[in-house]
Amino acid sequence: MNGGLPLVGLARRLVGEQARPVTSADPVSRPAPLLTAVRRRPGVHSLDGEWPALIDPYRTGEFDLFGNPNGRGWHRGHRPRLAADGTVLPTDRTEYDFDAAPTLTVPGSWVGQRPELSLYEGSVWYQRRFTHRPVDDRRTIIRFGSANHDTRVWCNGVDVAHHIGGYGPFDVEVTDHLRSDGEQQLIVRVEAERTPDRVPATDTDWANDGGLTGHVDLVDVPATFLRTAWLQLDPSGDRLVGSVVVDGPEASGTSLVCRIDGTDVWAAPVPSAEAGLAEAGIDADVPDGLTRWSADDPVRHDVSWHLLDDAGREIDRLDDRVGFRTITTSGTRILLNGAPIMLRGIAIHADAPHRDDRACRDDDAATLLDWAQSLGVNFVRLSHYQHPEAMLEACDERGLLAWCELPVYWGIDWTNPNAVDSARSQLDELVIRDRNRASAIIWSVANETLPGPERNEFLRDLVARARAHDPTRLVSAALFVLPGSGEHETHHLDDPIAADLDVVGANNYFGWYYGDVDTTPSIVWTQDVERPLIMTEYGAGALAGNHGHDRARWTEEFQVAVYEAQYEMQRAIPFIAGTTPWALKDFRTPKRQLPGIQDGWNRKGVFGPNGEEKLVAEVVRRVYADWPDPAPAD
Ligand code: GCB
Repeated sequence: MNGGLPLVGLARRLVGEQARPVTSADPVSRPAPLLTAVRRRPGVHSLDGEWPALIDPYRTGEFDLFGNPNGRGWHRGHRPRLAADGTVLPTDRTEYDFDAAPTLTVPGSWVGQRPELSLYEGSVWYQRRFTHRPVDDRRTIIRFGSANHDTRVWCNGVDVAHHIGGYGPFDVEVTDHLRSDGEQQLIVRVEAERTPDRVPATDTDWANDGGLTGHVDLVDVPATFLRTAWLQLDPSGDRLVGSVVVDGPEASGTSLVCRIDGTDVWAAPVPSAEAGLAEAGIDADVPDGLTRWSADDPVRHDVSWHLLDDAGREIDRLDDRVGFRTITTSGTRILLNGAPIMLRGIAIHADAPHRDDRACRDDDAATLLDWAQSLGVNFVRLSHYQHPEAMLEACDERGLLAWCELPVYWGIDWTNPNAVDSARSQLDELVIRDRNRASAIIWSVANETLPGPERNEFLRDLVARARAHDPTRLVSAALFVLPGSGEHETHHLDDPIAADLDVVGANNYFGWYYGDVDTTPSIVWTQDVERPLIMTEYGAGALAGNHGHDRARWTEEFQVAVYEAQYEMQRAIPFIAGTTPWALKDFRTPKRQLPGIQDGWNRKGVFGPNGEEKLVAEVVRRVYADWPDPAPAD
């Protein structure tokens, strides 16, 4: 083809025929079920670091002139044509070279790493060479913490995985494709377009951070191994429930033992396997004296799951540190370990402190949570997508409760099969990865979606799926509060999806997008179905350091006035059970372009981009110090 442009190809180009879009035609092959507790496994080796990377806005590495897969594609690596004496032939037409490419840091979004990538949403090709000598009877899995958004993986030139979804983990087995000399090469193509059939779709109010945003690990496991294992208290507090998934040829005939702090709590044979995968449920008595995890005393126990062969020899084991607590509702109350709790929270984007990146480094979680805890919170809304694993680990350690969210956000194409598939697989990733985290108390299936039969069906499917994966937690969604009929004297929650949820979230912008600061305090809230309400958003934009009249927008004083009015209104709502202002800190979003004020940032943070504290932080502190948990008999 390079010898001359065929006329038909030229004609197609002239009439503007596009390369086949990857998202709409290709099947989504998601390796299921997932590998969990990855960083606690003995055979894990990090592949993080500097990866050579080539930018490919025209997808030259993937498609030829006719939109067909490019047989000469970049995944094959750099293979120059050599003369008989070994010298590279000057006529070689290869137009890429990973060995000469600049690098990108993994984990990390590409957006902050090179100026030309700051708003880039196309394809980037990464290469990673590593040494790993395959061993008989062992299997090798590559695990990606997250990659935004459409990712293809080649191992030594073989196409091994295609994953869609920008925030959750996925893994791919490469055992059969490893070179026996131990010199291995991964090529990973990540593409971050916003398309109508994706989740989220084309419009979001946060930066579309393309790239390999999560840790990449090589995991070496036995031929038959434990893929997932979890254990939690069921809502009654009387039973321990969970499951394991065993993967491998010897799965049938194995048995499972589960221990807490070294003492057996459950032992049972693993049911026979289907296609090499067997799932065993756990339903055990609660051992005497098991200390509960709570916000004040976030006690965690050493839990281990042991896979034994028919002679009782251990084939594999998984270890985790697990807190045990119950989370339930009663009427309009949320109960932690049976006692009503007020969720005094803050909404957080995974937007890195101090740099333009996803908050994907482990110390980013610590910085963001330090800022949050300085406000006196006991709860964080991890919006609007799955946050890195380190965030949930840190919440467990600190005794913070967490709302975990799917990016089913604004204008989703409800009947598009790609959107349905993607939402489901992202839900699997959200729930299955963190079922051992005591801090995770709520799975939220959506943010601000308009009611209608197709939306309702889409969300109900996700609610049922979340409950099937995990019957121990609450399910919610953050619902729209749209401007009402003028005076806003009452606000009635009437979204029909509320009846399907355990807890209702409501995003209200009285005092900012609609309504008036002065009339906000007197708005009366009512609801169709009796549910605990979390006020999942409210706020106002303020540029840190911009001071002025308390009715002048974008000043810190106006932001204070909106919060004061909101808290007056919210504290009078009899069914309120939680509150999370929007948002912890200013965050990057190409949507916000008011020059001199926004410049690519949403300014509704309680803190500025680098932790600059705005006046409103003191309001939150004062209000939270004086907003007790409801009385038990309430
Ligand atoms: C919302 C969205 C959130 C936005 C926020 C805003 O309702 O849920 O993603 O960033 O409003 O600042 O407008």
